[in-house]
Amino acid sequence: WGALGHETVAYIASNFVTAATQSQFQSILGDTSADYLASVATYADSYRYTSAGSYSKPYHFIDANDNPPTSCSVDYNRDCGAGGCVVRAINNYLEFCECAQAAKMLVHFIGDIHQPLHDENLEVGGNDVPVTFGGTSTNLHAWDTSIPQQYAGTATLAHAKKWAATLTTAIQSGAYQSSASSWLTGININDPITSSMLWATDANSYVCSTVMPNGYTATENVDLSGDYYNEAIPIVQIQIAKAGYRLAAWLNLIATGTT
Ligand code: DCM
Ligand code: DCM
Ligand code: DCM
Ligand code: ZN
Ligand code: ZN
Repeated sequence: WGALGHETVAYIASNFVTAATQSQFQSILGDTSADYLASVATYADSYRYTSAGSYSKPYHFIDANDNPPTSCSVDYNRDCGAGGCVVRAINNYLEFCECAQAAKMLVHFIGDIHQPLHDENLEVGGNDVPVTFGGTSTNLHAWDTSIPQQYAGTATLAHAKKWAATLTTAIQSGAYQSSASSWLTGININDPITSSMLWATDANSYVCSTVMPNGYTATENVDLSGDYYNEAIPIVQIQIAKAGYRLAAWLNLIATGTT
């Protein structure tokens, strides 16, 4: 996701953490404002472009070597490369969870693992599939930015907070209320690999159903802002909602010291 998606995930999580989790992470992050999670949600994207942080570039995704749209799957041993991947990163930043750096990274990576193309190897997660968006040349990885922004506005904290409020209401009393508890099925702080593989597999399934239902060549040079957008935006919304809800649950489990 781009900044809008990551910040929205963080605000949703802020709405579902316990008071004890909130004060613990506000203390770790040295920020007692309501924006304590949203303000660090894009830190990992800045860090990966520094020379000290270049090792973390593969931590943003897992390159599923599946065969969409015929067959979608993620296999940790097959797909998590020697340089690491988002599933291993979620595992490792739990082990080092006393530091602010780890908290920042977790807020970001639990967002990215919910972006379907971050759970797909094909065409470098869609980066090599040329498309247009409203007439402007881009690539299929515009799932990060252009699709969310057409719905919720430019990447500002204010737009993220507003979108998060809408999705929080949907989780509490709206379209997602009946399924939200099932989003936490299998979550186990003592087994982060298995937990985050469930999230990766869930997100990856949308590569077959929605991202490229007729294969990636059928999406080449399509303008994503019209009919494609109408199919994609409900999936973007539910994936952002799941990411925020699962991030809150994960931070609550860390804060209660279950590890
Ligand atoms: N990005 C950045 N710095 C750059 C280039 C890109 O912060 N020099 C951002 C733009 C996208 C984001 O990275 O919003 C995409 O990364 P991810 O999906 O891993 O968060
Ligand atoms: N880290 C990681 N996986 C690695 C190396 C480091 O998840 N292969 C994380 C753990 C720490 C952070 O990066 O939270 C900095 O670690 P260090 O200073 O030990 O490199
Ligand atoms: N990306 C991905 N899968 C890959 C490589 C990159 O999901 N195999 C993501 C990370 C960024 C975006 O694509 O969100 C652009 O990556 P980069 O800035 O490394 O070109
Ligand atoms: Zn991306
Ligand atoms: Zn990222």
